[in-house]
Amino acid sequence: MTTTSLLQISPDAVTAAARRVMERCDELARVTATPRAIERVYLTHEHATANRMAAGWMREVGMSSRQDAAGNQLGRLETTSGPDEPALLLGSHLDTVRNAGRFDGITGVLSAIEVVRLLRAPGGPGGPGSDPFGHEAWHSPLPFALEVVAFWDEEGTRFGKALLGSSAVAGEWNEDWWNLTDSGGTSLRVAAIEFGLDPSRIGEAARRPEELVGYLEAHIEQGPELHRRGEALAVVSSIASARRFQVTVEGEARHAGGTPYDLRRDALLGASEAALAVERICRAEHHIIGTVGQFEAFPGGVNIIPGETRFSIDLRGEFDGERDRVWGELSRELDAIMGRRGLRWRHREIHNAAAVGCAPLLQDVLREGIAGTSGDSVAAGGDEPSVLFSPAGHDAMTLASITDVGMLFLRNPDGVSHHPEEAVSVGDVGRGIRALAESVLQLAADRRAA
Ligand code: HGY
Ligand code: MN
Ligand code: MN
Repeated sequence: MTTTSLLQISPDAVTAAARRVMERCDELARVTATPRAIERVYLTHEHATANRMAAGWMREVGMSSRQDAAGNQLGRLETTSGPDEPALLLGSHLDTVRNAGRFDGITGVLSAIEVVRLLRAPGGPGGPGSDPFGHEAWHSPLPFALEVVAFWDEEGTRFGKALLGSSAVAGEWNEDWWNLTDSGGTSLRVAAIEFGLDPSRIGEAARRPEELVGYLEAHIEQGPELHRRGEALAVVSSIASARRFQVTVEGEARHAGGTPYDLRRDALLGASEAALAVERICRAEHHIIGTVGQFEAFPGGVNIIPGETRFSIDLRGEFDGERDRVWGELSRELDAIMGRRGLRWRHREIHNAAAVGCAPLLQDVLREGIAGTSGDSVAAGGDEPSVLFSPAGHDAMTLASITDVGMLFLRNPDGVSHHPEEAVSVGDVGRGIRALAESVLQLAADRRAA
């Protein structure tokens, strides 16, 4: 693996960039709807605050910044080739799950901003004496414009449907989504209007393929693989296909004391057998992962047999066909369980994203980018960086419908994510920033040579 670094920049500048990312992850962690936990969801006060902060950080490195019709925040740096050139998009998401960690998504947005800073720094491709961030008019010498995007609602925390912001950018907005409601009954349409967006203009967020050179996303790995391998960075090969369902089980609410077992139609027990079946059936597969994350029993009285239970199923796979086959098996098993118990069940699919392969060209560019970190990102004695499948979903899945996508994973010790203990080291953030900057320069060199 070549170790030529294209980015002639001091290690101190990279260390300073990594430290800035960690500090700003802490700053953003304080932008939350719940004082003792991190919760920053779509079309809220926290969304608006985080966008203002991101816009300031984008402008600080000389980008113009705008909020698009879906509430995503974008920064842009023109190229010397002139305005309106196709752009390489770097970024990730700023929204979170409930009781979140501080790095999922956020690390990728902030690292992208630092990449722009490094590319503009003296010694970056702007050459000696390049603009020291003083002048808005400074244009990148790269053969494409650079954009940083902070997507919103990658997680689907508020309305259940994930990847809303990136779906709008990919031109895949579904008008039915406006009727989705949050736990308080507020529709996506009302929330958007209250946030200051105009639902009738959502189409203006869409980007055309010819506007883009590609999309690169750095993201913490949400599993323990890099930690186990002793490596800091990995290239992502493909991103899991995911389907999410809301399941309702109907039985009969009756007196907890006076109702003998042979007369019971207990919706909670039926749903509980179903949840165990999700685990049992998925564990028997190799590339399928099923999770029941939400589970509610109604009416919820201590002395009342639950007459209704609602729960979620999050089903993922490396291949759509395998995932769909397992969904068929699960459906048949739920039919059998509910039949035995005299219960009825129904489901509503609230999310369906096909598996996505990362572009081979961008995988190569990221591999070269990791090589440019002078080899301290791969396992000792290793030659090539690892290439990992992502069982976690990402905005890159959506962008793949309009441009080439590539993803870079950063080591996450123990792989804890969607939890306050989520972690990433400042050293690995620095390696990720450097690899991403190297990848941008590698892509530029490839395009110049083409
Ligand atoms: O759920 C996921 O896979 C991602 O973290 N949104
Ligand atoms: Mn997440
Ligand atoms: Mn994420």
